[in-house]
Amino acid sequence: MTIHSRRGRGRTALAVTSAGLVAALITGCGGTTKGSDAAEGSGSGPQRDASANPDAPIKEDLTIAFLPKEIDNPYENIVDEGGIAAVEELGGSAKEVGPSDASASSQVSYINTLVQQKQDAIVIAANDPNAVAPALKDAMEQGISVVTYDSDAAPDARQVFVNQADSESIARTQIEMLSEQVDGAGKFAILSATPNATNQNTWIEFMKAELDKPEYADLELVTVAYGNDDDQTSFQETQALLQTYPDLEAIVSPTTVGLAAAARYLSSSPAKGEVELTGLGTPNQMRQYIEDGTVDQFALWDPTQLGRLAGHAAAALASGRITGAEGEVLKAGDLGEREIGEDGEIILGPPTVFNADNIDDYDF
Ligand code: RAM
Repeated sequence: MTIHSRRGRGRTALAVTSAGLVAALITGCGGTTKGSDAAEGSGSGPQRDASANPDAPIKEDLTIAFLPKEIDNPYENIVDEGGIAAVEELGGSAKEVGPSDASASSQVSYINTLVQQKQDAIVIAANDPNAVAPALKDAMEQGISVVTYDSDAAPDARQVFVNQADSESIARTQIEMLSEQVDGAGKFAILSATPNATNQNTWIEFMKAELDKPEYADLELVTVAYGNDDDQTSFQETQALLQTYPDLEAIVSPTTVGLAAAARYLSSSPAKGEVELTGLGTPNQMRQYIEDGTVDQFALWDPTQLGRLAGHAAAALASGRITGAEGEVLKAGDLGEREIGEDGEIILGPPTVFNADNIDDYDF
């Protein structure tokens, strides 16, 4: 197991083997991050029912921790770098800490440590909506602001969810790309992240609903496989899908880890060009597979902007500018203003489709 902690661009990594040592290190996981343990929290962050003061100054000595699904996920790293930069621009300090696997309970000890450190806000991409909920509720009870981003927790376990795009549009875009690539007919599989991931599961449900539309009557979802947002597992799952379903026309992978691994498998397989692949990916990870013809198109939002929006939301919550109530307006610097929707949801914007024509316009 590897435990990582980052602050700004600085990074320390610690490889450990003994289970006892792992537990001890997780309890003090943030301790490897210079300056973080010295941070004094206010202990009196905003309560969810407190009234907001949109003109309140940003809290002094603000400390915010970003807790991604998994610390070595390149997508999540871009998001967190964006968030850390936004917090630093607001005069605060921020860091990224997190587990080396995206399993359901992997984030709980990190949350507990961040609570002990009295961080002003925790910004988390939840691996499971419920497994992290008790620890997050405990954090809020202790005055720590809680923001979910990318992948939500149970709504009563956080104040705000910063969603990358409307979940339905993320699903619709993927089914549209799939249908274009297989001319509206054929068997396809979904290669997802972990079985408990809130975001992928939401998108999969919306994708299934899309399939009920008459124009998609000839598309058939044969299975949902899980690569656990692990590169090697996703690679092997791709291979297994092709073996199990010899008449498979396409794979849709709504995870950057899965899409890149599936593309790598297909690019050197006889199925290249035979089995279509699309989903959600970063342009920099997918460029070579667009160039070699393995992939025609895929989608994503701007991960830096997602992190920046989450950083602004966390800073605004911790400073009392917002409470997460519907109708409040978040001022998010260069991103402009966002109105908080139902259940504390803030949406970044629509996804972008990348293909050979535009991929070189993007560098993330
Ligand atoms: C992976 C993660 C993340 C998701 C992206 C699209 O990096 O599963 O949660 O938003 O893919």
